[in-house]
Amino acid sequence: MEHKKRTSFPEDFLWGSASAAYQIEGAWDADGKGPSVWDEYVRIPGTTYKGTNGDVAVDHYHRYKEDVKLMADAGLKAYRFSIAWSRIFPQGKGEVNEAGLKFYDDLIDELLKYNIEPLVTIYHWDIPQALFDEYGGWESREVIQDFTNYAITLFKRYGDRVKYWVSLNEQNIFVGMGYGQALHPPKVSDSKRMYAVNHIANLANASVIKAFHEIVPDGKIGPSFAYTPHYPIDTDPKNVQAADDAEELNSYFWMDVYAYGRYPSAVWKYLEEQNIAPTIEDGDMELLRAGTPDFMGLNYYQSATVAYNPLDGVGMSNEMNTTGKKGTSKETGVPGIYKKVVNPFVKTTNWDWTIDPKGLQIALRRINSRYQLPILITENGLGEFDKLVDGEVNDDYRIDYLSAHATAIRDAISDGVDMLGYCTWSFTDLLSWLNGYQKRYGFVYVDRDVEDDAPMTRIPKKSYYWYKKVIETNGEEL
Ligand code: BGP
Repeated sequence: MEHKKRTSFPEDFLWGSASAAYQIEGAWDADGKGPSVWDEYVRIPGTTYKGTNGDVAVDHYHRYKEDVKLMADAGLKAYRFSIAWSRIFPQGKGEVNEAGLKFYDDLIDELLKYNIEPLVTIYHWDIPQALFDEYGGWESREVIQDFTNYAITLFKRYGDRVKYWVSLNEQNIFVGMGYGQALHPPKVSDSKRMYAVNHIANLANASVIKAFHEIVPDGKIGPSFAYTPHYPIDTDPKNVQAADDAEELNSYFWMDVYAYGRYPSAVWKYLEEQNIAPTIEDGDMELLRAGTPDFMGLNYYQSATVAYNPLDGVGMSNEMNTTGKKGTSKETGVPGIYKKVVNPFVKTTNWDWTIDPKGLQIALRRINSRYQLPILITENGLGEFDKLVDGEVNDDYRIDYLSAHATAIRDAISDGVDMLGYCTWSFTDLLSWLNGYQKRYGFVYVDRDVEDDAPMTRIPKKSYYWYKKVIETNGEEL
């Protein structure tokens, strides 16, 4: 839709930024923290770009006060961060590590000192290695109870001060990359195991949401879903069908479970036909229906365009562009369902991610009409090579990207979508899981690359000052 006059952002709109513990904190074994699966995975040769890891990351663990001060100076209304499960429970369960709890206490208090709303992610991919060693982590139903106990510990400790919570970050990505494409821990490529893990993660998500509503009744919780809206390459009905199928397989298969506690029937039938459907036990569907969210968290980076793909067509690629050499992504698809194709109407980043702000408005509208839930954008941003020249980073391309996406949010608000806030990815530069430190997203440049013994000086980029103005004007000046 186009509007003669755009609606303003709500007065209490949460202008924020986001991060994740493993990508920012460092201090990987400090003060009693146990290893997570990522701490182990990055040590396997060839798994990450130039062997980069989060041992030191951008040293936020020791520099959080400096980082929060920069947030306050930019006028941030909200900051989304994740808690490292193995800082709280080094073994994943059992004895709690008070030093870990205290770190997040201090971080939360520091944010509140400047009136920055803390948005806490309970799980951003770093399951304790001990639980993986003991029962295979997400492959065992035992994880549901351990994850719930961990979350309850957080709700009881921080629920008085933290009112916005994210349960699982990008379940579709950590399950898909971990058990489908073998690009994340535990490096498995097995569809049956992938869907089994996914069902267990759904149950854990619902269990935590259910517990949250009992313990923090005045708070709000939701998952963060990595939603990529799909378009058909043209109006040929078989391509339109391919796009519908891709939506159902890649998106509604997760979001329908979150919002309604049910699996979409066409995908379910497909999984049964392939003999890869997860086992549903007594009480599972009741639990899924009992743990529905207060909002849908949306991580939006790009759209995808698809075409018909016959049964003997192209399959899933387990390779990704992790170097920033444009055009090195491989063809990928699901035989009998869809294949990804180039969209001539959108540009791409150096990592071959499409740049499509209109796709954000489309995503917001689709989620709004299918789920009628408020939406919190929990991530959106541009990963690029930034250059520090004479002490400055002129990242106009990032400003263009974010400005266009914030405009798309305003358009969605004008269309009647209930929006809670916008967290850009990310505030400072940080580790990109598979792409090292050279793929930068922050408003604040961090002076480090592959080597850990870098100065790590924080340098606000041009986009930092742009965002400050956006917040000051509540989005009137984008
Ligand atoms: C999301 C993750 C983030 C972040 C972001 C950028 O999938 O939730 O943790 O990493 O993507 O991705 P990348 O670092 O691969 O460019």
